[in-house]
Formats: sequence, C-alpha cells, structure tokens
Amino acid sequence: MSEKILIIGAAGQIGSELTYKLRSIYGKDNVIASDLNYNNIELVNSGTFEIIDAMDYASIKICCEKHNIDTIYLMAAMLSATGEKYPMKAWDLNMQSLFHVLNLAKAKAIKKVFWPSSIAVFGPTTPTTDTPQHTIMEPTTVYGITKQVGERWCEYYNDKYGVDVRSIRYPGIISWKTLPGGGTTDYAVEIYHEALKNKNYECFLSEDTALPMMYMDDAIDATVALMTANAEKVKIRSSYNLSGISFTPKEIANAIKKEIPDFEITYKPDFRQQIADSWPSSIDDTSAREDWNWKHKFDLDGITKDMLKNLSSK
Ligand code: AKB
Repeated sequence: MSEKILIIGAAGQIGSELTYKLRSIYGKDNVIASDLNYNNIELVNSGTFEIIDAMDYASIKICCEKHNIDTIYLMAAMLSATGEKYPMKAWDLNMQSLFHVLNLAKAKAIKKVFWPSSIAVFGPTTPTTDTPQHTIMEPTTVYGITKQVGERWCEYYNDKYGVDVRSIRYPGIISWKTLPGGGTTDYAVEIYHEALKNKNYECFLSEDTALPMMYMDDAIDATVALMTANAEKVKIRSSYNLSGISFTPKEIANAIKKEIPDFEITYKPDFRQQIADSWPSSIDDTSAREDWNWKHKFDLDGITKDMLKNLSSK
C-alpha cells in the first residue's frame, strides 16, 4: 500500500503502538512519528522522527510538505484526569490541534485524518449500560467536552468541506509497551505493573466501578480497519462507539489472582472516582460492527495472561 502517514503524539500509549503497526503495513519509511520531545527513545530510534508541537500549525504544515504526507493520525491530547487539573490547557491543546489538522485537510494539503474520541463524551445523564451510538451526551470533564465538541467539528468538516475524517470513541486501553498518562482508566494498566513488582495495588477507584476497556491489540486493529475501510462504509463521521469488554477493579484483581495467587488489592478512591461514575459501564458498538466489520478478540483472562507474560519479560 502506498500512503505517507504522519502520527502526531506518536510517543504516547496508543501513538507508539500505532506507529509500529502502521510501519509494518505501509513500510518504515512511509510512517513519520512525531512528538514534543525525544523521551521515547525506542520509538525515536525505530524510524523517521520529527519534533512537532500539535498546537503549532506551521510545524505540522512544514512536516507534511517535507514528507509528502497523505494521512495524519492526531494522537496528541490531554486526558481526563490531567485535564481536570489544567482545564484551559486541555481545551487549548485538544481543540487547537484538531482544528490545525482539519484545516490542512480542508485546504487539501492532506487527504485523510484519524482523530480519537473517547467514552468521555458521555456523562451522568447518558444511559449507562450498552450506551447507544446516538444518545444523550452531557460530559462533565473538560476532556469529555473537548471530545464531544471535536466530534461535532469532525462531522461538520466532513459534511461541509468533504474532509475524510474518521474517529473512534476509545474505551480505556490496556497495554504493556508504553504507559498511559493522565487518564481515569490508567489503573487497569498500573495494576499489572504493581502486581508483578509488589504483589499489591492501591486502586484509586472503588471495587465495583465498571468501565468499558479494551486490549491495545484490539484498539489498533479497530483503528486500522476503520482507516482502511472504503469511504462509503464509514457512515458515521462524528465518532464510532467501540466496545471490547467491561470490568470492575475487583474483577481485574480476581483475574490477576488466578496467575499470582498472593496478589492483594486495596481501594482508596480519589477525584477520579467522580469521573468514572459519570461514564458508561458498557458500550453498544453495533454501528462499528455493521459498517466496517469490527470484532474484538481479547477477554479479561486473555488480556491478563498476555500483560503478565510481556511485562515480566520486559
Ligand atoms: C481516560 O481515562 O481519560 C482515557 C479515555 C477513556 O479516554 N483513557
């Protein structure tokens, strides 16, 4: 496949794995990784890497011209928990970066855009179980507000200017290669690290807080499936609901205990509890399954085995 891709925010949890996957599909030289700094050494050394501040339109445009970019994956964002500490910074980063990329596509400087949305677009008035694709959305976090507004703008740019923008509402993503940062669902990654290191974990959510989650492999497969689908199959241009599994801290702890019998979990909910309480516990993703054949592969026991195996040999 010949397509030149730029990933903005490539050093992050999803961005890094997306970079590796897209390089395996399109070839190393056709996928340019970019981020604010050189901190993710493994990624920086794995292929072409550019320094890009997602809030700087000129540097994105220059990079697109330099490398003849067709498609941008905009993975830079401030997530839910950090966004509550820095509301205006979250608003500025999440909205400005999206407008920069949408405007490049509107000006025909690039052909296609991927932009991640999140289950954070939903709020306390949304139906909590099997949350439908189209439903009440009254998010209470700054992150959720930016994602909901972003979805409206994506649909608008597609409708008014013909921009080929595609998006997924990611649930919490579990992965072992790169740590997540600043999210409410981060506990579901931290717990595996602590289980291996200390055999115990103090969870910042209460034991019965069910949230939609997904293994990184499934999230990457979904992203590639959406981005390679024929344009006419992508009927939703705001963002697709995407579901993997749902579990509580108690359930993930029990799955870990099957592998590490003396693992212990304690609970000390903090400000993130309120965020988690405002989000759905499970998601209906019929549209993604019908429109571009989405299907998840990993269940909780499969994730747990894979996480512990990979983290212990890291
Ligand atoms: C977060 O917890 O903020 C993110 C998300 C669900 O979008 N992982």
